[in-house]
Amino acid sequence: MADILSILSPIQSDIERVDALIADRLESNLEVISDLNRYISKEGKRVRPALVLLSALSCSYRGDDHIKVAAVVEFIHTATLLHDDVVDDASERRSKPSAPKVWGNGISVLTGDFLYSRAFEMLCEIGNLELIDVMSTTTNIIAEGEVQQLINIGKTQLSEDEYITIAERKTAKLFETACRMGGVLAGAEDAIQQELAHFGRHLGLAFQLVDDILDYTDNTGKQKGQDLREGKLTLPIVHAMQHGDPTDRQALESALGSDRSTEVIAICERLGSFQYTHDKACAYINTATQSLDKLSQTTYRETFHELLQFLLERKY
Ligand code: GRG
Repeated sequence: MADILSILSPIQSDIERVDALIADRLESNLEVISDLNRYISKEGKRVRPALVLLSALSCSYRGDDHIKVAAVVEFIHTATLLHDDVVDDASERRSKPSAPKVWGNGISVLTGDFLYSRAFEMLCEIGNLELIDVMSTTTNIIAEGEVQQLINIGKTQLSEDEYITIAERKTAKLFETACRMGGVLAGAEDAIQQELAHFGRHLGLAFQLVDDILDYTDNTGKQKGQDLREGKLTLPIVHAMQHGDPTDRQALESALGSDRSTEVIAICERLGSFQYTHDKACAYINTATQSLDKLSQTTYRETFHELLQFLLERKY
């Protein structure tokens, strides 16, 4: 599998500009905020900023604001991670102790707020009301998705549709918006903006399903089995609950909220629940590809294709 840096090499110089802008705009008058920001800003895959850049460039954007929008999207993403790690009491993130474990919950939430408001400040600097409109709706939806997930903790009857709605809100919406904003910046026609949004939404859904599998199977830079420990039903468990016999269901129910991921992995493997989740992620990637094929043929569209494959096959 090609690594993400080589896939993104056609936009390497823009990614470097985004990184420089991120470092610059993370600074605050309060040292603690700058320190925490520097601590968490490294090691992310930078997938969402790459989506902004590729969307804008694939619509022939000529300007500099795509760099700022890419940084804004990464700031919003980082704010959600900070808040998420507090809500979930997570001990690790990006292969390091999580910010709440190092700085405490209060500082982490408030630094997330700083990033969130800095992101909107930067959008205002661009002065395009449509970008502000799209992003403010998105942050509302992300927060709703997270609340919905929280109230469903431990709900063993969660349906697949309910689960997908949560994934659409908490994860796919930001992917959708990253792609749409590139089109908005480039002044692309409505139909193209819709295709970009459709592409991003389906890529985001696939991304979340891959994340659900990796939580049980790989090193994501977070503690393995975190979803189970939190009592969070993700698609592999929803599938296993629906297809297991009463003994399986009882074992899964009693493992929710525990560290017993080995037992859960064995049940999910026997019932084909990881395979089902992977197949569903592939289906979303195929749907995303259909939208991609409606964009003009450019190097950036090729990079998008490679990125799709990477995100499906990723191990972190
Ligand atoms: C601040 C708007 C706002 C809302 C707060 C807590 C919360 C509401 C939302 C959490 C949403 C969330 C964390 C969804 C999970 C998305 C996900 C799979 C993140 C992992 O993304 P990667 O793998 O992370 O791209 P890196 O570390 O590579 O950047």
